[in-house]
Amino acid sequence: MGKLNLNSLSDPSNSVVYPRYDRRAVTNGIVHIGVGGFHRAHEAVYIDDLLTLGRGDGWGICGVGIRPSDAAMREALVPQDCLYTVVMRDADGDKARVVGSITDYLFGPDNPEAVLEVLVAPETRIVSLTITEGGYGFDSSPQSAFGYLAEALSRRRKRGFSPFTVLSCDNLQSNGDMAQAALLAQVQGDDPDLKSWIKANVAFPNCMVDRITPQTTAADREMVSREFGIEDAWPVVCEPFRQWIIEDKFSSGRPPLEMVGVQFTSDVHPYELMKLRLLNASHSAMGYLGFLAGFEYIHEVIADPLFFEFIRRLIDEEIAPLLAPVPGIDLAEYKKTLLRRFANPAIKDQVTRICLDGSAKVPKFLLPSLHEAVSQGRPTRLLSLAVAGWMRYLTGVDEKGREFSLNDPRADMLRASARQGKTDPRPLLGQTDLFGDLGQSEALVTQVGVFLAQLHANGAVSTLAQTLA
Ligand code: CS2
Repeated sequence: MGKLNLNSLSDPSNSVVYPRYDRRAVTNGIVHIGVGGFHRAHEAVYIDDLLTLGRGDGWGICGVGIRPSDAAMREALVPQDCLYTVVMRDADGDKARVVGSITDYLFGPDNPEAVLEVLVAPETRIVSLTITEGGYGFDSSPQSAFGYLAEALSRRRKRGFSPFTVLSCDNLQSNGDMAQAALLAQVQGDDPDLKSWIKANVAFPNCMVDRITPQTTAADREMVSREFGIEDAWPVVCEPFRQWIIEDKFSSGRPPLEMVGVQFTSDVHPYELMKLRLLNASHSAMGYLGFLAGFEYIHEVIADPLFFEFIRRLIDEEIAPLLAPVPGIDLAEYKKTLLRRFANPAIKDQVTRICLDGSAKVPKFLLPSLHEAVSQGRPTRLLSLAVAGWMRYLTGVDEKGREFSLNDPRADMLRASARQGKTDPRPLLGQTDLFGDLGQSEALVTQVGVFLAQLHANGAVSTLAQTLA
């Protein structure tokens, strides 16, 4: 097949599934801001399934990049007509498909007006977002995601167009509500009429998204070429599992995603909590302690019996008991599946991927359980050890004494506090915008301090062994 593009689609000699619909005839109804691996392995695949069923037309996706670094995605996608390969991998082997649901890609920094134009177009009925967990803070620049949304909605209102739905697909509890708050903060003051119009007319469904999607590596590109004969500048590798549960409220219609396995519900909250607090929190716990222990991939971490025991007990004894029952979900089964997914050796999910942006992720994934456990007087030992693991990691020095760089927007401040405190967690716990009032609990401060001291003195493996004994 060679280079991927519209003229090279389909090759009977290999096992790849190609779009079976007329890709040139697809029209768009979705604009997606933040086209990375996750979007391309998740929403875009669901839409591709719908197109295959003949039920997706009018719901194609125009991808948008707004960060300077998104130039790389444009350079990869545009020459291949925005087609790309998704390889689902597990111990049973690889399955590849070429996804055609993204039909166009716009790069904001070069031409913000072009992005605004597509956001304002009456055909655009949904704007979905994966702008990372850190993307929902206050950023008043007109070229932030919410800057674009505010300007686009203002123009739509002036032109008498109906609004689009804003669909956040980031891993945040109440991601829709968070998107609404961030957008309203963006228009605050400037335009009270626009603000009330948004409140009254724009839907911000909450949703739970799930599919483990490692970062694409050069080895993945070579594998796609070797195994499937496709020259793809930026393929995606992911696990077979996927899940999407969406609150069913949309401003201007929605695709019939229930036909391709998406679940719609009136209350996503319990599903969000379950996923963030079990999957994402376990990831963070494995990530920092696993890094300290010298592991490169998540499946290696969970294959270590000590780590397996730690994660199993963290979930069973400290996190899951805090969750309310989740409608239609057998929690025991969910937990078993999770541990199996972590153990998938084929996707090679990077520990460094899990460790990045901790200041945006840990407070959303791990700390809410710790807050609840403290206030309910429930056990906190394993949660505290996970947090101490993050704090030890934040010194930016590994267990062999080598410096490494922290990939976090707050790296400098966090490193300084971690080094200042060393075995005293208080300089970090004092950052109340991250830790809330956890530093007020003497018992917790002592517990985290003891783990920190152990981690510094004996390392992650021996601290785990002692704790679990
Ligand atoms: C991970 C998530 O970034 C992280 O720390 O926990 O990216 C995780 O892989 C996804 O949420 C899975 O759906």
